[in-house]
Amino acid sequence: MTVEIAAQPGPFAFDASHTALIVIDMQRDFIEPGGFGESLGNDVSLLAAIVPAVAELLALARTDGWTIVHTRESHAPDLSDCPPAKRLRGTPRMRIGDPGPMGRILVRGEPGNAIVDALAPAAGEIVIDKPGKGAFYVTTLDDELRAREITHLVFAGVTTEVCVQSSMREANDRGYTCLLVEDATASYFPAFKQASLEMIRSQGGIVGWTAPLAAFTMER
Ligand code: TIU
Repeated sequence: MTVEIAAQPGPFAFDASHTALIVIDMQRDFIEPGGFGESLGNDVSLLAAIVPAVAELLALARTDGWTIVHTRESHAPDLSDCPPAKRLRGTPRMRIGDPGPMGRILVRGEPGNAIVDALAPAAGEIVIDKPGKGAFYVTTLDDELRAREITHLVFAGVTTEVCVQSSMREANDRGYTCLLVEDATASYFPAFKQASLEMIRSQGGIVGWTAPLAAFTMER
């Protein structure tokens, strides 16, 4: 059954059986002190604020039978999938692979690399480990979605202008119809979040649509 919600730049119509929720990188490494986000010099408290909204969106998607995907930005323990150009970037206090209070920074399987407890993946949900900012780069995500005949993607997660926007642009180029939930995404830089939302929906939805979480809950 197709439903239509109020969105920008116009109504967004989707069918639950062909829709996936893509929750980007809601990991302790970005949201809690002592992880990758803080190592880059960021105030991580800005990101924790969206956990309740993402939890509500997840609950709604589970109830309505959408496909659910969680991503984690992560690297192999030997860092073979972390190019020096990424590891050596900037002036972080700790680099990817260094030991931190939540284990090695941004390394697969470490405590800090896990998705926060409140948003833990449920059995049967897809979890994608990605070494890049975009969720499609050297991952099986496109194959997983096409196998399920998914055509529409609803995005949430962090950070808006980095991994969320990269993933949404990759998805748009692959032919998916995409929407970003405005209050279920956050940035360390509020102005960057706002600019990203405007960029995405500009020019008639050049990358996709945006809508508040309430647009989904009002529809029910
Ligand atoms: N630094 C920053 O804003 N983000 C990232 O490095 N990764 C994600 O956005 N997940």
